[in-house]
Amino acid sequence: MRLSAYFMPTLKENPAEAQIVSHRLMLRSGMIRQQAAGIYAWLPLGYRVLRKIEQIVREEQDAAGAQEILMPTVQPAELWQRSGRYDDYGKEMLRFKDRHEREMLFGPTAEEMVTDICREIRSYRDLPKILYNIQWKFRDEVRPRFGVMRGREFLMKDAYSFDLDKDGARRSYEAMFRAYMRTYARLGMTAIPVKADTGPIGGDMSHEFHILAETGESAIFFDQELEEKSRAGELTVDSMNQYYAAAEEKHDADKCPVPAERLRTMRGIEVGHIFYFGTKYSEPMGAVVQGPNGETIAAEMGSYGIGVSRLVGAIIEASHDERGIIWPEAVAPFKLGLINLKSGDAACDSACEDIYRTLSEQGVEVLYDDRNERAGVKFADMDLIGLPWQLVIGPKGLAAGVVELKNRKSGEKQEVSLEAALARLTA
Ligand code: 5CA
Repeated sequence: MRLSAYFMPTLKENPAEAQIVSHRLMLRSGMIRQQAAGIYAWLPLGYRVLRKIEQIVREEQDAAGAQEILMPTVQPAELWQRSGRYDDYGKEMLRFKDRHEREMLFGPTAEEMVTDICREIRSYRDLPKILYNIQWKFRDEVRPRFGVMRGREFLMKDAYSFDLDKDGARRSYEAMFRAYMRTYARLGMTAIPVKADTGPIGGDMSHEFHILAETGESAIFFDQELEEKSRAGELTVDSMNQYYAAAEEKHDADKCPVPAERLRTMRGIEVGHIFYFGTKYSEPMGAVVQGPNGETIAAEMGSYGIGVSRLVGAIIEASHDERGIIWPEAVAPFKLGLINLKSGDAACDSACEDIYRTLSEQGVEVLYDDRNERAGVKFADMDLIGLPWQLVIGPKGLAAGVVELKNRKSGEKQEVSLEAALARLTA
């Protein structure tokens, strides 16, 4: 992509309405624009990141045996009247009527709808099943804030498991738990699982997953060894039970089993939440199958959420510096920012065009800054948008046969031959 043609409306000043760094940086780098409180349009740069996160989430759900579906955003109230949640849900639910005066709502989650769909499953032989979708949700939060971190409209991956019995449900829960650990590891993040209350979703087993960042909304206490295991992406529900992790409300310093030198206290951003809730929905809504002896069995269910749009903000909270975003390579909107220090100079232009073509042909995503701007502006914009690598092409370097390759995260700059830089970028 050529920056001269790209729609990336950056801002020089910090927007006054943004209280936290991810919100500021997303607005300043032209990733999103607010359309109403807690409702955002995703511009090209932001949408690329959102899609990359979505794709990693999707691949790990598929690998865990879940099947992707797409349910509508608009749901009939009738479904929620059947589960009994329609009245309980309160003002967070956006309700409206269609032209026939039928009560409708914009889905805040989809337990009811997916349970209704799975009434199609008739025999015990057709279980287990895990279905998921990645779809926009709406919750009319009292205080939407922090940009996409607490939006009203937000993108969620929500999966739902259907099993014949508790053992099966436990296996599905375990498969999702592992998929979550692998997903966060692939995103370049360390997520700490914490046992949680089930809240309005209901049920009797639940974990939240927190990305560590100073601006997190909840304080969590955990064994440092848990963090090490999480980073490897290898934790399971059982192995997790060996390590201590608790949210602030649950932590009791006097009863804490972790030795002081291993206890870590940090703030976390909740980027996922999973629940096992048995037959809470399947029973009232009739998601039942016929068992081997003709008996009727209500499906044992769980639901599994990942905040896909929240993750964009959470990753920035966990990975930035005073100059801007530092994207982990797996979710970066482009891998490389190609900076032409002297657009209009024949040697610089032709070298950059060559590099741009060569790398693009090899599948490297390049954002080429071909604008007629001062070098300082180009450096500042590249640091702001946080691509993992920058390749700087200037007339002096070209004359000496070298280019500058900069790593955004470490800040390390290397003067190398063009061939060496290209080899590094395509490795
Ligand atoms: N039905 C269950 C699991 S599918 C459920 O809705 N769980 S949840 O309420 O915990 O939401 C799942 C994830 O969505 C949360 O962990 C969080 O990362 C994200 N999320 C929830 N509310 C918002 C919001 N207002 N803005 C952005 N992300 C949100």
